[in-house]
Amino acid sequence: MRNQKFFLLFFALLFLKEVYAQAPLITAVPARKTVSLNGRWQYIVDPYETGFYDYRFKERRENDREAYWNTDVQANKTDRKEHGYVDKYSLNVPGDWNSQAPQFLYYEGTVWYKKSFDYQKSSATNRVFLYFDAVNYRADVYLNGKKLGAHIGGFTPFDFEIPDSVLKAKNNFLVVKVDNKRGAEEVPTVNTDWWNYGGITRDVSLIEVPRAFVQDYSIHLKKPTAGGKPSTKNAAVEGWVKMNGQATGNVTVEIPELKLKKAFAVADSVVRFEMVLPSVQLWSPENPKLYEVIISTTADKVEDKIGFRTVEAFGKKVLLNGEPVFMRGISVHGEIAQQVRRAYSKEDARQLFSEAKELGCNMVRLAHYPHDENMTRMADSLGFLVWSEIPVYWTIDFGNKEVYRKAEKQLTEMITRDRNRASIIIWSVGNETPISPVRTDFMHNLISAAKALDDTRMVSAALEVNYNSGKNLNLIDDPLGQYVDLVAFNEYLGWYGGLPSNCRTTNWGTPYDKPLFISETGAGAKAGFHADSMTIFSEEYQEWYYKEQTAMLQRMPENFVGISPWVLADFRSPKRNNPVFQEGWNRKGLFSNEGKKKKAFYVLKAYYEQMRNKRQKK
Ligand code: GCB
Repeated sequence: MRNQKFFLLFFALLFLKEVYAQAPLITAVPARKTVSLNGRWQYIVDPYETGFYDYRFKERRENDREAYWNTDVQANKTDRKEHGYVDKYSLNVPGDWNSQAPQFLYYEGTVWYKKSFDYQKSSATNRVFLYFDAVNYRADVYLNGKKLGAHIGGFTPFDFEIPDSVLKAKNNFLVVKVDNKRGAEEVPTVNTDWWNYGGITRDVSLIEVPRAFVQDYSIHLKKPTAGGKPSTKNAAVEGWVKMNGQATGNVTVEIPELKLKKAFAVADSVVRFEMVLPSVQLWSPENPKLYEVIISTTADKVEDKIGFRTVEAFGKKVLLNGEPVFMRGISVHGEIAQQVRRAYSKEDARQLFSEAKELGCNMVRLAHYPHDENMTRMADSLGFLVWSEIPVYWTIDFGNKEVYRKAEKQLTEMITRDRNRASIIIWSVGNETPISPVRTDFMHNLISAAKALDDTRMVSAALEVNYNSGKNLNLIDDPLGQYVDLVAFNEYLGWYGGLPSNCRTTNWGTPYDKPLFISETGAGAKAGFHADSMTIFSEEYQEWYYKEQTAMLQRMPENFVGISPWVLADFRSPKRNNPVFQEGWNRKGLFSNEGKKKKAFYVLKAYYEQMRNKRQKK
């Protein structure tokens, strides 16, 4: 009996090792020399997973000629081949498959992607990694018939080191099995209010690095004492550089603009350092100053652009560089509604930020999953504060340890990718999770994990409201409030309950002595549908909703620090089936799916102008 258990455990571990066999994540990919594998990839749609399982539904062996990761070339005339990759069936990478051909619009399942490439290493001793910015949801990756590994989680990056024995100079046969089937034990789970776009949704690249290379680093202002201001003269900066491979010698950290260059001896794989910046301009939305930072060893060099600022929840306020900040935010989905597709490029990021800018925002809530790196890098350079979130959404299987592991892994990958982005001030561990002791433990553990990975920012989650707390007083008293730095909540007063006029007599509060943030509020409207303001789905109803909501905000308690209404633009959701007004779209956008501003846009814009002027006068 005991033996049996032991073997089960052994095989379970083997399986896990296989699934998650991954190289340590390389960071700052846009700051490195890479070879892009973007472009056309041939594909096979495989709803029955025939390329993966044999006719007894057993996983195929690595060398099975009928496995779709193996060659599709006939050995001779009589060789039976029942799969093949041809240009006629090809998709753009990056990009979801749903938007690329009508037959994919609602597809959820497996698609095999194949790309051929040549690759010549520039030095025989160098190492080559295959890096994916994101694949939704599960990726099984094969090169020249060998499995490199697999990854779970649709919005975070991962990489595999390619063994020298597998990489060829000519005609490498790269196959990725992408499966976006939803699952009850996944993160997110089966039920979300957004469309589950599948595919290799973000960039793919090859990264060549020396044997010992700079894998990751962190550089930030040292925290001043609680509530204090960082100084701009002789400011202390601290950080670390993580080396991969047997590094010796020094790691050099250089900020050319400040004429600063310091070398630190490599004693361990992680080199910790401190240095003093003689003078520094602090990063803020008003002055999104970035400095070129060069991290190098004799063999490797990474150049990044980094902003220096501090952020903390202090008493009733959020302090940015020691000054209270009011967040004029907007929630954003990673979607380009006009083209009914996922966002992935710099141009996409530019569009989303220019819409947010027009609204007068200084903050974006990137909901409900980590957006692509163009977004967070552009937020740094344009000066947007960012809330960045993992898809622990609604009813995750909170009692399941494996689900927790999946959530924590996504959290780790999100933080690892973006810890040097000054714009990010909040890591969010989830959205509207139903209160229970098991849920609270799960979320508390995620918060602790986030803090252990990065203690230079706030950690939060979008909570729900207790509507039974007293007459006209709605409390945010979710027990998770004890553990977050910022108490954030979603409310839809006048949409999911009552009329917007209820706002006139409603008050909000929290028993926690912490800053309070409205992470969502919104109402649906079909652009171009005009009626009186009592008519649901009219632009006038949404406009009225925003008027009442913004009037109510004037009565918020002292610890109210900002808002990110729901949502910048209409977005695709299979849950929205009103055949006249929704047709598969969540209509709470201030921009329509065609990019038209709705009336409510101007109400929020006016409120933000007023809030900005109020700040400036102070
Ligand atoms: C919410 C969710 C968001 C939904 C939104 C809605 O509370 O957080 O994902 O899309 O409400 O429109 O109902």
